[in-house]
Amino acid sequence: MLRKLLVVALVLGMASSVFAQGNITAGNAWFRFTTIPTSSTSTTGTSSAHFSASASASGDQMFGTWWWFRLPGATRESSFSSAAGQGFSQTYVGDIATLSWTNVAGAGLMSATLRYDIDDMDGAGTTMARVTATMVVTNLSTVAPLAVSLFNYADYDVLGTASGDSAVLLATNRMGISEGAISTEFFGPNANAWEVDPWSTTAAGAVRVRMVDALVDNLDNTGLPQGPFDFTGAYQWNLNLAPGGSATVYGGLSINTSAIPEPTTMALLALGGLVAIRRRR
Ligand SMILES: [Ca+2]
Ligand SMILES: [Ca+2]
Ligand SMILES: [Ca+2]
Repeated sequence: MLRKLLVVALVLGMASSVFAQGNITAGNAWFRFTTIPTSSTSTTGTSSAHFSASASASGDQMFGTWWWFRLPGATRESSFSSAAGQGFSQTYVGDIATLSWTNVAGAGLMSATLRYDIDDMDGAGTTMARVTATMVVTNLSTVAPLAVSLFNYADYDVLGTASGDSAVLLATNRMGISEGAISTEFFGPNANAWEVDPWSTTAAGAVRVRMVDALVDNLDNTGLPQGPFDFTGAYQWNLNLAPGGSATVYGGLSINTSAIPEPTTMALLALGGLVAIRRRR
């Protein structure tokens, strides 16, 4: 019941702020961050997004998706956030969202740029859409390496309902989540680990809890296949950044089509990462 009330509140929020920040569109494909976390310990990233192939909240398949990180010596995972003191900025223009942090968590260790690119995969059709997230993190030190873990979390609610979803591992780091005529995907290429659990705010070990609690967690490659249930899942990348170096990771989301970007897109995205490295140096 609490969750239903939250959904109603989000829908009301959309109705009153149709042109607010946070939408990207391409044809009938539509993705929206309703809100992003305002602090590193916020839980709002878990209920932050909507994703539809039919141009609006109608046909919404997603409850939330967001990114967390763990820096050396940290005692928990932290949310990327809009908190002050990080040089944070965000733009949403056409089919591209760009969020950037010149100093993640004000720790003086890492900068980050997160880009979301949406594609309409079926022209006038209203059933297929794809979003590719590209996260580039850069070591701010020119003398010391930096070990950082990144986490990308997704909470699909296929058919717009929390219940009834079934999930399988389609291939390495590529989850399929479906109900009825809708098949979605969550892709985390080159991830070191993944995990799927039923949605929960309290169950120890549930992936949603692992992102936001005050404990260090590493994903354990469990939970697939599973269903019918209320799907939540995440990927983890363990990165070792050279002094002044960058790493790029991708997160793919799709409705009724593959979440794997075209090779040309992947190449362009990789090139974008290289450009970022050159600028940094
Ligand atoms: Ca469902
Ligand atoms: Ca945790
Ligand atoms: Ca779900």
